[in-house]
Amino acid sequence: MAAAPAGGWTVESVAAELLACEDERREREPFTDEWPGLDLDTGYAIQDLNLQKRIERGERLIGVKLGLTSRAKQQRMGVHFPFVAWLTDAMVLPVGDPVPQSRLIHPRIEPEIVFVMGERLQGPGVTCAQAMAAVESVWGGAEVIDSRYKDFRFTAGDVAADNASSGAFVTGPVGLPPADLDLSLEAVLVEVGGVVTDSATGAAVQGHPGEALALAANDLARRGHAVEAGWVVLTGGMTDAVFAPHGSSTALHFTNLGSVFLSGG
Ligand code: 0L1
Ligand code: MG
Repeated sequence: MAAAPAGGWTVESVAAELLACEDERREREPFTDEWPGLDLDTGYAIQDLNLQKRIERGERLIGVKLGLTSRAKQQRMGVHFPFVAWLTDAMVLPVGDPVPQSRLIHPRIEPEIVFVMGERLQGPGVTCAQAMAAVESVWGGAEVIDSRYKDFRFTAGDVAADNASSGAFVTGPVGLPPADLDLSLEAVLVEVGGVVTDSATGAAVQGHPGEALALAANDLARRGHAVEAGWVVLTGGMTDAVFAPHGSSTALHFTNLGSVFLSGG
């Protein structure tokens, strides 16, 4: 972890500023402009502190999300390795609700393969096969990301601190046992305003979304946690995210996992 905070920032003050930005719908420049030593582990310490604050204010921890597990996302955001962040019940978007514009700054939508865990998964050393054996069901989903940083400009430390641009997420209409699917081949079409703008298969996510789940278990083990039974796991955007302003309409069509429709409100 970075030893000497600069620019007057500390783990505590960055955490407080990020939650304030979220609550006030206020964007800001990345902290690493002033504190270049804010690395990934420092970002995780900030993320963990804010999870504690979220729980203290009544939110319930319900799972984890992975960030930047696909090449499309890594290239767009300029951060070239994956990381893990927290999901709470406050981030669940009821099916049919529009993008929650009133609490987000500049939402974007991305398609994800989502797991619901049947068993606890404790790293280190978890393989893709072991990870998939712990999954109860697989869903298509949409994550509505929202960065507290202006223009989504950040480094790995900044974005880890910002809980990997968490905003909201919704799951699709079909949940299947993992054995019923070849997740590398499960495809998604991204349709914006009636026009197909992007596509990918599950292989875009670390070769197989189960690899992303294994990565989450192994990364969390380093931080003293496991992926718990019953948790939801968002395995990371399969394609680049699309803007979701007022008046937009986005549909994500999965081969076997149904379609997710999101109005921009
Ligand atoms: O803002 C971002 O794109 C960082 C979070 C990435 C989320 C994802 O890759 O699913
Ligand atoms: Mg995502």
